[in-house]
Amino acid sequence: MPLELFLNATSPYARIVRVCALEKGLEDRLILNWVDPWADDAELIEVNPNAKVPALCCEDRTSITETLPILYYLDSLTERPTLLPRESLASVLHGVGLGMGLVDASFQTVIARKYTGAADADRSHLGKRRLAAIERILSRLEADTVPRHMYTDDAQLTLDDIVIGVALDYLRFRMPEIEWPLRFPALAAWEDTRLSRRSFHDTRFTG
Ligand SMILES: N[C@@H](CCC(=O)N[C@@H](CS)C(=O)NCC(=O)O)C(=O)O
Repeated sequence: MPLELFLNATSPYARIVRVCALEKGLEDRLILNWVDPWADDAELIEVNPNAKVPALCCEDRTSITETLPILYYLDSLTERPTLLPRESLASVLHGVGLGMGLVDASFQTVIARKYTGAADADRSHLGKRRLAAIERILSRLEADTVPRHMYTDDAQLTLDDIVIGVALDYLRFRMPEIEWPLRFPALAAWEDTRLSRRSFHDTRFTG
């Protein structure tokens, strides 16, 4: 059996997994199963009782849920290229943590706005904390994380590049009013090199 990924087109978490699969050269081993996680899809719930995407069915039909364990598994499937190089593991995981924090704060903002209205969601205590976190993470990335990376297009990506790259594009897609590319020029230049890669281009957000 091939690997089977449960996903939807607007999930930043699922896109991170897809970019990783493409960068690892796993395209031909992966089936994409498009589902609506908000519709209590029975097939998804069977694989993930938490009813969230992404969820992965492995070749032996073991299911793995949650983005980071799925990424860890995909990285193990082929030796090269490795997304988690041992020699720079702490630095890569530092960036992964910041990027996942940005995804979580943005996605939770989008969902809160959808279900309670933008004004109420953003004025709430949790809403203010989320928006403040987004600002702090963007500043941190601009100041000390992204400048450490190479800006060349053909560099081998590591997991931090993928998570941060998708997080920034999700912010542009769902929260354009933040205008981060205008306010954080180093990040914007870095992101341009990432978005031009096939793995990012072929997994663009739609919807
Ligand atoms: N912690 C999870 C978050 C995944 C997540 O929240 N996925 C969203 C789509 S972007 C979802 O499926 N939501 C459906 C729900 O919350 O019921 C991960 O890292 O994979």
